[in-house]
Amino acid sequence: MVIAEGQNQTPAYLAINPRGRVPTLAISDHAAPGDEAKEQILTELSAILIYLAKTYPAANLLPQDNLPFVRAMEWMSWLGSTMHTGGVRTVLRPDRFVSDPAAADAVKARGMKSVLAGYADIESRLAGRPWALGEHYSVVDMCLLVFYCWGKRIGLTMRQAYPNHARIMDAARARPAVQGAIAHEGITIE
Ligand SMILES: N[C@@H](CCC(=O)N[C@@H](CS)C(=O)NCC(=O)O)C(=O)O
Repeated sequence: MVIAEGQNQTPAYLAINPRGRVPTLAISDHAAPGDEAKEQILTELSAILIYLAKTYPAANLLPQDNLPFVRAMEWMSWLGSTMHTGGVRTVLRPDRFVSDPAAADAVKARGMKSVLAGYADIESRLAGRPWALGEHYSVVDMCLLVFYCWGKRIGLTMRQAYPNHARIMDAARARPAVQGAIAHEGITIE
């Protein structure tokens, strides 16, 4: 899926996800207990990651216990709202916030302030932790890998400025499944 080429706005993709956003996951599941399994479309990154973690519990991608699980939700909610929609997206897509092109630079500049505060917040929360939630890799670390890439895309010197974030990104990308996803997408992460 290449968003820059408008592949998320093709009639074929909009027929799958009318919101025209990425990611989208087609699942074969039961609408209700006892129903026959049928294909459904799932959107929203957090929902997709929770679905995958709960569908494949042996992978241990989300904690089961109450408070650790809620901590994971706290991370993902903040990353998806404050950091993505209210942060990185204002810098990458200011045209989605103001229709006047002359105002776009002001949106970007203010957005960048929030983004820098957000990356500093992430950095301090990762200090002294092998992974975002503690001892175990989780879907939160997957999200942090994406935010590392976005930080680089908006011109931040991620490795130098945010060493804890870089350490967790390095550990995440060393995992075979992550390597497979990176190779599949043809992404380079430095
Ligand atoms: N809240 C959604 C946001 C999805 C989203 O905006 N994805 C971006 C890519 S990171 C996108 O589809 N952009 C295309 C566009 O805005 O046209 C989620 O968490 O999945």
